[in-house]
Formats: sequence, structure tokens, C-alpha cells
Amino acid sequence: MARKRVGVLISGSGSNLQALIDAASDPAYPAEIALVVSNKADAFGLQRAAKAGIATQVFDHKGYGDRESFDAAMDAALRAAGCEIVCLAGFMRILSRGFVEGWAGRMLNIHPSLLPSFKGLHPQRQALEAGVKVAGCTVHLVTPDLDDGPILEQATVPVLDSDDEAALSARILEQEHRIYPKGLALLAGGAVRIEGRRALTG
Ligand code: 4DW
Ligand code: GAR
Repeated sequence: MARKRVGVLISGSGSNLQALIDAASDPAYPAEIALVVSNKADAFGLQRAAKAGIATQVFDHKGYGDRESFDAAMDAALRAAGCEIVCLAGFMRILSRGFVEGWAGRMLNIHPSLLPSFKGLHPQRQALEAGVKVAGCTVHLVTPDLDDGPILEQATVPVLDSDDEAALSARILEQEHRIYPKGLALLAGGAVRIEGRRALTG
């Protein structure tokens, strides 16, 4: 079957983008990265994309009067590139309801906590402060509510007595790189059915 064309939105390092690029280097993987979009011109992920021969575009949110026009510019670029799926990979701008609804069921995010725990910013710090013994990460479909939406993949890691935010984040990030390509493969391969809040993949 034809590989699904994917647009990846980033704001920074792009290590999750790299995990998706690496997975898609296998011709049997059901998705290919067609476009990488960043709201920051200096995002390191843009260099990762260029190195892999993937088209990039920068949309600086500061150059737009409102969220809707910024989102509309990105939306047009994704559609012009023939994207059928969008992956948020450390993309830090809140997307408007109109953009999210336009990609409903076709947009994924990775979040460094076991959702629905620790939504929002600095979830690894939130996990340490809450004293949990198990932390992790979540791949989910994006809905207009932040860090919400049906869950496709989760992975857990232990929280160690010696952990600080950096150590825990690094342990979680390793698992992010493992499960984000798995979640995208499920969606691109057509294996996902939504029933209420549940994403069924069997
Ligand atoms: C997320 C949630 C809030 C902010 C940044 C990221 C999580 C992932 C995400 C990105 N864009 C999204 C999501 C999401 O889950 N749902 C939607 N869009 N609809 C956040 O508060 N960002 C602020 C800016 C931060 C910055 O520029 O550094 C903001 O005002 O957008
Ligand atoms: C990752 O840890 C990702 O889970 C997180 O930003 C980091 C991006 O790293 N995303 C969020 O917190 C979204 N709420 P990367 O640029 O190296 O992929």
C-alpha cells in the first residue's frame, strides 16, 4: 500500500523527529516524512530534516497577527505538500480549534507523561514533585483540548531516588523515541478505530 505522507511540526531539538525519520528509512514503514515545519528558524530539527533530504519550512509565529492566520499558513503548506497525517514533535504553539478539526483523527502528539496525569508544561518536573514511582510518555491523537485525545501508545519508566528533572527526562525521552514510530505506524497503517475516548488497535 502507498506510504502515508506525514508533516512533522517542531520547535526545537527534533530528537523525536529523528526517531520518525529513522523509522521511515525502512521502505516497509507505512509512512514517509514529506515536510518538516518549525515556528523557530534556529530549531536543530531543521538540520536533521535537511540532512535526510526532507523539505523544511519555517513559519515564525511572531510574524502573524493572530493564531488563526499562523495556523492557516502552516495548514496550506502541509496540504500543498500532500500531507495526510500531522505529527507534533516538541511543537510548542497551541493550535486553534479550526486547525485541529481540519486534521481530526489524523494528528498525533507525544507527551512526556503518562496521560491523563501531568498535562501541560514540565510534566517530568510535575511527576517528581508528585512523588510517583513510575513515569512515562504517551502518543495520542490531538483534539482541541490540550494533552487530551485517544491514546495510541504509552511506555513506563521507573522514577529513581537519585533522579532530578534532567535524568528522568532523559529516561523518558528514550522511550518516546521507541513509541512515537510505533504510534505513527498504527495510524498510517489504518489500524486505529476510535470508540469514545479509546483508540482500539487490535
Ligand atoms: C502543548 C500545549 C501547550 C503549549 C505548548 C505545547 C502540547 C502539544 C500541543 C502543541 N500545540 C497544540 C498541542 C495540543 O495538545 N493541542 C493543541 N495544540 N490544540 C503552550 O502553552 N504554548 C504556548 C507557547 C509557548 C512558547 O511559544 O514557548 C502558546 O501560547 O502557544
Ligand atoms: C519531548 O520530550 C516531547 O515529548 C515534549 O517536548 C520534547 C521535544 O523533544 N513535548 C511536550 O512536552 C508537548 N507537550 P524533541 O524536540 O527532541 O523531540
